[in-house]
Amino acid sequence: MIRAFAAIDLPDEIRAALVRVQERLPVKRPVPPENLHLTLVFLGELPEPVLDEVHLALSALHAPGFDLTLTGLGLFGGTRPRVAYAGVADCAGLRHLQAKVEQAARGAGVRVEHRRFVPHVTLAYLNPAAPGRDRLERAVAAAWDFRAGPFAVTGFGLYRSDLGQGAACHAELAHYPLPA
Ligand code: 2AM
Repeated sequence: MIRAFAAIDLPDEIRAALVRVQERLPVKRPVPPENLHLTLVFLGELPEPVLDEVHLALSALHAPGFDLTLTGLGLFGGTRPRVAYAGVADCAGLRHLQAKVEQAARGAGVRVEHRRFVPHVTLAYLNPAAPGRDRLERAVAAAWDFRAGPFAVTGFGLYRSDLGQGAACHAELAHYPLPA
């Protein structure tokens, strides 16, 4: 079984801006720069033949490229935050692409969770039981003016994610260009 997801990779200058904002957050384990990405669809654990079907479906997908801007920081998890993230400015092109990728994954036999798509780049996974929520909330609020981009999204990838002791190891299995 292969744990897989579809995502948009980020240019180096956007990654660098995210690292700078991570440094302003009181978090123990920021997501390493090479793992920063924007998930389109989490595919879960897939048998290899299903992954092959997903690849075929994504190869046949047609959607145009677009420009994306990251903006603002936030926390998921309410009073027990689990994730600190950078937000994404609303973008019709992104919503269109995400819907297409989700449709392609379902068509390939993946049971994708029915969740509203909230585009974000995870900056840190948090321990919801850890103290220091107030400090974290203040740091997130203080970085309200965070902005990175716009940058051109010219493709997206199919990734495998191998979980280990520390940060997950992500590897791009295939890349799908999006025409300008
Ligand atoms: P995240 O960015 O919100 O943390 C690889 O693990 C990617 O898939 C991560 O970007 C993560 O989203 C997402 N992911 C992992 N587990 C998930 C789950 N159970 N449901 C939805 N997305 C998940």
